[in-house]
Amino acid sequence: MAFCGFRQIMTRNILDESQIHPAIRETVANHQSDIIREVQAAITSHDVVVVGMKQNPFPKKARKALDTTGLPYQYLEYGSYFNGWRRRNALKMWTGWPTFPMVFVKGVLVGGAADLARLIASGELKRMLSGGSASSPS
Ligand SMILES: N[C@@H](CCC(=O)N[C@@H](CS)C(=O)NCC(=O)O)C(=O)O
Repeated sequence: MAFCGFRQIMTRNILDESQIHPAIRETVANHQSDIIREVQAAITSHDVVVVGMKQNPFPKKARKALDTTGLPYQYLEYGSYFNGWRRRNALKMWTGWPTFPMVFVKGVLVGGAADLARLIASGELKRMLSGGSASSPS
């Protein structure tokens, strides 16, 4: 967010470690950490990663949009509306993004299907992939 020429960094609210009782810190730290590590590994080794789930039409939209660009991407799928919500919830807590898909470009969370469509339409996706940095809203 720009204000009088200064860029303000927005941070999201995360409960401070000091406000978590020591007895439960390990539980909090390790909660579903395998799924998070899996996504971290994917976004490190692939330029474009779509994290989705079965039945949900939005991951399908994201994949279709990417298919039209011809750009390669990695797709990870976790469960469906009938299962896997606890694991997916860990991804939501990690990213702060509330829905699926979660789309990552060069390790950066760009949002969901609608956000991806905007990046494709504006040409920013290709710019990001060719080394340009992600633009911020002014
Ligand atoms: N604006 C988002 C919409 C995505 C969305 O609403 N996803 C819902 C579809 S029902 C979802 O992920 N629901 C399952 C959940 O929240 O775990 C996008 O374009 O990706």
